[in-house]
Amino acid sequence: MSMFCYQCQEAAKGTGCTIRGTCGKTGDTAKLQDLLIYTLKGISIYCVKARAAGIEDHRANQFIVESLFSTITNANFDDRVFTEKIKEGLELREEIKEKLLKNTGAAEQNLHDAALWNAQTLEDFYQKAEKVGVLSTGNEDIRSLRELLIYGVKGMAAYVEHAHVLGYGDDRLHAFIQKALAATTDDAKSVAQLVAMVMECGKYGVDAMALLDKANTTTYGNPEVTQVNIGVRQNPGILVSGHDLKDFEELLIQTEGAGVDVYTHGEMLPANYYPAFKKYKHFVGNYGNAWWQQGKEFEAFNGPVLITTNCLVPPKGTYKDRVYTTGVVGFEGVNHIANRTDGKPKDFSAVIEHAKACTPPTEIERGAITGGFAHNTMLGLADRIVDAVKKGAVKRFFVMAGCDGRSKDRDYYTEFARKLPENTVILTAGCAKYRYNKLDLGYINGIPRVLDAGQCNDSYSLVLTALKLKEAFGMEDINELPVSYNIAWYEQKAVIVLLALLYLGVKNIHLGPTLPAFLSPNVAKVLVDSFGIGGISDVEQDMEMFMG
Ligand code: SF4
Ligand code: SF3
Repeated sequence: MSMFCYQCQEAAKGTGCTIRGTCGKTGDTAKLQDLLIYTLKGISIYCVKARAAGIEDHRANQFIVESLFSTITNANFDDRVFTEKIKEGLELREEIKEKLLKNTGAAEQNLHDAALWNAQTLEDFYQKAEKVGVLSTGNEDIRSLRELLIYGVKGMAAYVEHAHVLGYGDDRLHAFIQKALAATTDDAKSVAQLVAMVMECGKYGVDAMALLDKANTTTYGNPEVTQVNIGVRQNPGILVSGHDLKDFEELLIQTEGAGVDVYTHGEMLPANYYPAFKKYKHFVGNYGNAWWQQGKEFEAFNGPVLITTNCLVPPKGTYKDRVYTTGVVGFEGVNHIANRTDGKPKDFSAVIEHAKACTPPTEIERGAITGGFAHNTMLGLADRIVDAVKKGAVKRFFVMAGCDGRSKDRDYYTEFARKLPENTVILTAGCAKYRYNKLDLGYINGIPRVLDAGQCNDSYSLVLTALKLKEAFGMEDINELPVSYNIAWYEQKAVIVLLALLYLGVKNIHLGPTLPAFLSPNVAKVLVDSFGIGGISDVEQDMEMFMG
């Protein structure tokens, strides 16, 4: 076994990738990611103690969040990045140790190895990594809960980082992330204590999504109902993917008047819904579909592609030179746009110059898709929706948020959407939407039957919508609503979204196309018994179950 990773839905054989990731991650990269997580645990052990002594280390907070984000599926494949981060992390840990020593006057005793180990060479890193990966926790239930907690904080870290970029932060979120990481090194923590911590993770997940929602809507306005063009124009273009709206904004500003058009791909589609971006005449619309289609779609785009966050698929040689990564994303041999320094914007001039020398994108689709149904839009539609439910025009809502992925089983979601009765409405967010957002599912009382709130983090909007409906119908419990949850997951942001929903008391969520490999039978049983979590079977059977 040259690696072990089971953090995403495409874990090999439904159990874990052991030779090379289905995502393309090599054994060496997986090991360095394991060691980086271990390093973060060590820093967190110190941060927790430092915080108790009144020391808040903002550099450590930010380092932990960015590092966690870089280990999310399909974010970074560059071994040099992880090697540097491990070295920087070890130095940072020692700095916090010194600060703490100065403050308390006494050295910390009986610390876990994560807070003590040290190494400098790559060879030593690999050797160490083999001893500290996922499988180093022997008990499978403890391992399952530790990893569930780690994947939850990875997802949370991504949202905290996006909010940070827009100038929003909350030290309580960092405190929880560090407490959780440190807890995964504590052998005294029982299954019950870890389950409680996983639930607490959901609470902070809600807070992180609320913070990011505030950051996005305060900076760029509330998403509006928008017809998004999916065709192309005749200028050379730049395609932007990932979730980072600040990168997108800076690129739009820098491309103004350059004779270059800008398009969104994958999870950047919701950028089309924000008022702040609509004023740019060279912002054309969305090109293509979810992340896993990027091979053929980036090829057809002809121009440069900017990847601001996950998901990056290891690029093919035919277009690799046109790919630009930035932020936490990376891939060896791919151009990388450096971070902001001294409050100045990122410099996208290389991407823009590259675009000018390219041919315009090849048309792969025509027409438009509708979106922009985030909480503010939904609030405006609330009366019409409540009325439609009362009159029986809408019988049930289906929350079908989450991620898309390349596995064939995911055709289920297209078929499910297509076969839903006409008196049902789909509430969606995340890249899962591409499985049905181009189907002609029609309207109910002028409202489309697929309501897209935005990116995966905008699942928060779906929760606000559900809470609003609960209030409008005078219900006590969110589970009394005619809402079913048929959620598709792929990576770790979906994990924090799931934990957030559980924290809010949502029951009977169905998760597919397969349940996470990292849930041990006992941990899965806890989720089934306490929350009614279930998987999916076939469309007809599930439809009957949901509608029944
Ligand atoms: Fe496998 Fe997913 Fe881990 Fe990649 S991220 S190695 S596909 S489990
Ligand atoms: Fe998609 Fe990667 Fe999860 Fe933000 S872009 S939802 S998979």
